[in-house]
Amino acid sequence: MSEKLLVPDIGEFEKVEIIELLVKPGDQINLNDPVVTIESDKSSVEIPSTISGKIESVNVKVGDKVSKGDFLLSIESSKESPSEKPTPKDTENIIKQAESVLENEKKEETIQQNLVEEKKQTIIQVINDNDIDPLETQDWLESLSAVVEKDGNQRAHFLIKELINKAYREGANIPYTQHTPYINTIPPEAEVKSNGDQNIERKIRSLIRWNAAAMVVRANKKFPELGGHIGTFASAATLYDVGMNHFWRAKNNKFGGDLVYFQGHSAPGIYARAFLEGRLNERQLDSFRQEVKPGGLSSYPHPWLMPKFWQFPTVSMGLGPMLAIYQARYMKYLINRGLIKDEGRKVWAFLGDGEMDEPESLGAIGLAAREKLDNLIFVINCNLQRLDGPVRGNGKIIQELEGSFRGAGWNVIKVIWGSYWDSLIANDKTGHLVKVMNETVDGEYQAMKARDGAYVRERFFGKYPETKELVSSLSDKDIWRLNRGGHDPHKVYAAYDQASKNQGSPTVIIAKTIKGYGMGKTGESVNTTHQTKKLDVDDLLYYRDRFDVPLTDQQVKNVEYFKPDEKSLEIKYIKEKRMRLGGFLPERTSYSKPIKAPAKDIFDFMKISTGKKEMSTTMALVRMFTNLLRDKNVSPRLVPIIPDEARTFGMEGFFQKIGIYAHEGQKYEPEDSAQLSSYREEKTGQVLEEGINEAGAMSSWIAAATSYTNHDIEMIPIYIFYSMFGFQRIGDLAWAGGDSQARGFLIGATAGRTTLAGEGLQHQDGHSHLIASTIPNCISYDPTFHYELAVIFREGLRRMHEKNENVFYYITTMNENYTHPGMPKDKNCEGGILKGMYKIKEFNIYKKTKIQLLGSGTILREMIAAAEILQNEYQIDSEIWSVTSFNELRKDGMEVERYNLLNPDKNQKVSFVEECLGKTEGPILAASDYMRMNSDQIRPYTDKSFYSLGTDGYGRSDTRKNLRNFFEVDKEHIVAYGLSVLAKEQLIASKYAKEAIKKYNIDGNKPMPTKL
Ligand SMILES: Cc1ncc(C[n+]2csc(CCOP(=O)(O)OP(=O)(O)O)c2C)c(N)n1
Ligand SMILES: [Mg+2]
Repeated sequence: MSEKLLVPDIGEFEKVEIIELLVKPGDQINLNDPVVTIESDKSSVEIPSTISGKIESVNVKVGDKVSKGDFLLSIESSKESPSEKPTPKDTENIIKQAESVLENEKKEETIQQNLVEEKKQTIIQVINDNDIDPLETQDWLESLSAVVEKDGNQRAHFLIKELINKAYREGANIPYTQHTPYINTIPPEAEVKSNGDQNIERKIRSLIRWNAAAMVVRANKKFPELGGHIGTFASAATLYDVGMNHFWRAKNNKFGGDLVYFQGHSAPGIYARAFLEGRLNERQLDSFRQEVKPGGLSSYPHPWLMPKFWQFPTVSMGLGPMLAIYQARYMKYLINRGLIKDEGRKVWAFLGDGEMDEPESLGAIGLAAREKLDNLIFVINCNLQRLDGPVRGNGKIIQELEGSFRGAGWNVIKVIWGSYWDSLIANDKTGHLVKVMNETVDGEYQAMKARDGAYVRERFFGKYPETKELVSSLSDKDIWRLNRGGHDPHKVYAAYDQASKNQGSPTVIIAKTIKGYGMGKTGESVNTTHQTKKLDVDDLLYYRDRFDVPLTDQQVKNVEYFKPDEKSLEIKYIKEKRMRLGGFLPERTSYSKPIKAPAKDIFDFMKISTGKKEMSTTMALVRMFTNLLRDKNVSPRLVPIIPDEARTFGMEGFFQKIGIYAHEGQKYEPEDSAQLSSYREEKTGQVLEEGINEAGAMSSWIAAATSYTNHDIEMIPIYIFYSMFGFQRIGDLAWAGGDSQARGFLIGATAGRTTLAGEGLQHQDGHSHLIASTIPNCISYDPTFHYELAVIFREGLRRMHEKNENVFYYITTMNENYTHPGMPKDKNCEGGILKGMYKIKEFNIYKKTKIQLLGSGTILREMIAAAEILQNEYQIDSEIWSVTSFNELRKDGMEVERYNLLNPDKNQKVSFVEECLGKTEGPILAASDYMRMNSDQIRPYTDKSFYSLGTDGYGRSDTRKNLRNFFEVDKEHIVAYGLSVLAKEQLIASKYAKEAIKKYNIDGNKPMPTKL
């Protein structure tokens, strides 16, 4: 049967141009195969076939303009026509769900009616303060205990929930609380026990503690300026040790490995363990924080400095939590897309309680719950202190965090009290102990641990006769020994065990510890602990005794490390435990295979002129992506990341073509389902649509850009964003991305201070390239024409993903439409584009006076237009250079200059800037749509007179023309400035400049735009 394929619903667009025919008569095609590509003034999109079969005839050609319903081609169909297709399964489900909702609504109506009648009889009273009927309370509590005993926690939970629901529906103002009592979530009887040898584990832990502290003390004895932290790891040692001995599985040839984000300044402890494991030696420990010489141990986790050790940079507080969440989400993305196996790998993140003050720390927890990231475990080390003092002196950080995480839908496990408390809590028949626990604020808890047992007896247990009595048989020493949960390996083990088994939600373990645990009077739980990096001899002796480290007094005085013999039980144990868990941690490796860069001709269509057709570089980029998606090697590896701006960038065509990742698929029929670019969410979707969330999008980008090491699969993330909301907004994450050795593309779209015309001061980017230039391994470009973009992008693919260079690309694209010329035939053009500049045009008729004009981005076009005026009206010749990257030119210039200065006796090298401009005539005038500083970067690398124009100052909304006039980067200003420059260089008389200034109504007394 012959079927006609018509142009589908393409939304508001009409008469859009056909830019590609992807089939010809006789071709056999399948359902959904693209047949033509159409392009509006904003975006290009492929039209898929709705039928399988053989193409009979094609009714359109390239250049035709089509609208909805137009006849494209006819197909001899091989299957039933779409009208005979059964209802798709998704639609069926949607109908079923809708029907069941209707039924439920009916049921609820009847319930509501019954309730109204019942309401008069049931009055629920909420008791806020005193218990007016203790017997009744007792009854209820006993009933609850019976339910827990008989039918378990889940049933009890269900009943309580039902009670609350009923009360709520009857209008009772139930005081909802996000908090549970200030005791452990897991009761002692439910604790899963560790099979580890606690004796040996304690010994090992003590040695790690000692060596970590010794490392910091030794470094600071040698060089007091080096710094370091002892107190943080001292509080977290048990939290790390239990994980290392029992939970965290390393990457090896059988398993992908758990991913652990270590708290940045606990690094000394991680090194100390690696020392016992034989991975680091004494000499290396002695080079802690001396990173200049190769082999030094970095102050904090930095993959850039220790690429075989650290996996994740975490020390800029707040980044770790976000990065870990998006890492866990990305892991699920890879699994759902079928790119890696689901091996039950986990992402663990260790965070400080002070760190949780960072808005970023809590900023993405909603996503983790929404996406049911049960592969994610946060461990928050609540030592109640940050740097200056208590985290919440007047409150309780653990309770506060519990509320936030419970509210967000996380599985919360509080580990507050150690085992010594178990019997006290069990004997707390009156509930007064829990009452004191609830009432005591963190400032008091901290103060108590800085004092002694007698103080705790008086201040804590002494609050009520019942609690005083509870500890009457305990000595002050016994009271002092009552430990906190985070220092109790049993409690920590039970929590980790439960967290590892939890399904359907992320878990947070909130553990209470003591900052500077074991450091004695000068370091334990005192406000100055964080800064402590030197311990005097008495402190060291105390520390040794506290943890039974087998060192003599003299060895302690020498602050010697201690490592038992290789054959000792401790070393055997530590190694055996790690071998069982697959190897050592942390360790950074990569076994990913490179991706073959697409054939050189894949972007050839971008090397020819667009003729009369105008387009923006953003649109050219989207065209390029569409082509990339046809490359079998590259296509599955692309990870397009968009923060709610796909339509702005004309990328909505991707929704249908590759789908938006959604872990639950699409449970609804989208409003625009009839349209070609309708919003399609899918479990295997490829696009990460992050919402209005640049930090999250950047975290996703980092996860994908480091996929080659964390998941052993090379991926190509392309994060496209409003350039102003890029580096300026998420600069610290970009820095961490560089440290992580991320490989991928960042695309700053709608770039340029005057090119993005209408949006205004907070949208117009005139400096992102400068911020990008601060990141050493970020390579950035500001191309003007589509062929430049193609050359840069392909080289990026080749360098990063085929040659595995640890660099990342920042490319700006613009939204100004103009025609694009073909690529110059000059054989140096491609090299110049990549190095940062090439000559694009020359005006050389008069051979009297010449000027060198350097332009970047859209301002290059103003330069070309200005050159024409200079030629036609003033008989000035010029050479015009397209500067694709002032940043790259500067890097080269710096390097060459440095070499020459350091090697005065050798052949002096020539910078690329000098290579291009050295032999040219006339002064240089350079401009971009960025601050002058952008072009000024190359000023030192040429001996010629150099002047620059730029967009210094706050942006503002206006037309492009007015903005360019305001910032003085339009062709008129370039002409006037150009003439003035030539006059200053005494190459022409100043009257020409004066005339031009007058002609173009330029006010010489106008204040600098920076002041307006
Ligand atoms: C973004 C950022 N701001 C400030 C710091 C400096 N800093 C390092 S540690 C620290 C205190 C951390 O307290 P907490 O998170 O409670 O960790 P603890 O050492 O108590 O485990 C601060 C402010 C930082 N590293 N990063
Ligand atoms: Mg803290």
